[in-house]
Amino acid sequence: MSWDELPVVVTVAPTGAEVTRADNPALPHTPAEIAADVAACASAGASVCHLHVREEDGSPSSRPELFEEAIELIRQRTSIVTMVSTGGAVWMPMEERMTGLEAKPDLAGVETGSMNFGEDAFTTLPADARRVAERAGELGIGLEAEMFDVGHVVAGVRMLERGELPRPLRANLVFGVPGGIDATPEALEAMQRPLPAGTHWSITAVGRHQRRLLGLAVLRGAGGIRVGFEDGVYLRRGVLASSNAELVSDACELVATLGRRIATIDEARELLSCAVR
Ligand code: KMH
Ligand code: ZN
Repeated sequence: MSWDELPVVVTVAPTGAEVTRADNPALPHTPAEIAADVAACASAGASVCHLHVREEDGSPSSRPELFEEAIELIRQRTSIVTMVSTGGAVWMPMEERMTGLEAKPDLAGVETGSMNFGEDAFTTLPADARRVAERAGELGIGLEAEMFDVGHVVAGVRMLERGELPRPLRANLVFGVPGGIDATPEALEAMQRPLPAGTHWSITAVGRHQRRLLGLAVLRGAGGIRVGFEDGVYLRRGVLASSNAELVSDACELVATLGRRIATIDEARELLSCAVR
């Protein structure tokens, strides 16, 4: 399939770990709120959801029951591809970051390196990444590498070559996090360079260049783009998004304007090598 025919997988990251209701009052907290939100996003065109969970008061959580409940409620409503974060929050120890795996999602994220994250350190040692990959492999969960800088891409490709990550590589390239690579065309080129042929690559960008970088990646043949409150709460400069679904609709409109089409959930499952549900 040529790049322009390849459908674009839209991922929604509805909750994250850092954003709060002070940033956007529509942020979902509970598993029921997350599931309702994800279902609306699926109707708006999202085919993958990247999940973090929160306690009822909004604090980031690693309780496995919350991941299980969220995934069960999502699956009652939609066949969207479910993905849990193993990045968690910067202060979470590795064993807490991994609890979402036990909810047996379709996919899990795996960090392939360490970095500063704003004023904090966000640490993933090589052994941590291997531990996530091993447990995911035991549970039959696919992996998406979360890469915030060029060194993370190179490290992820080495993991793939050593057989520590499953083939084909699924890579989410993240731009604009303070401490990671910046959100520029040159950065996109640098992050793409080490990827082997056949990689399913998607892009996440935070900050004021988000929409421009997503658009550029769509034109450069990205297999996916990600939006949602985890990455940004504004629809446009100074205009808060009313919901995650509004951000998904807007992303789908951008993709269509640039002449590409949105992947259905079934197509996303095929492109990402996930079992059909
Ligand atoms: N909350 C960040 C420290 C991921 O989910 O893989 C990590 C993060 C990345 O959100
Ligand atoms: Zn995340």
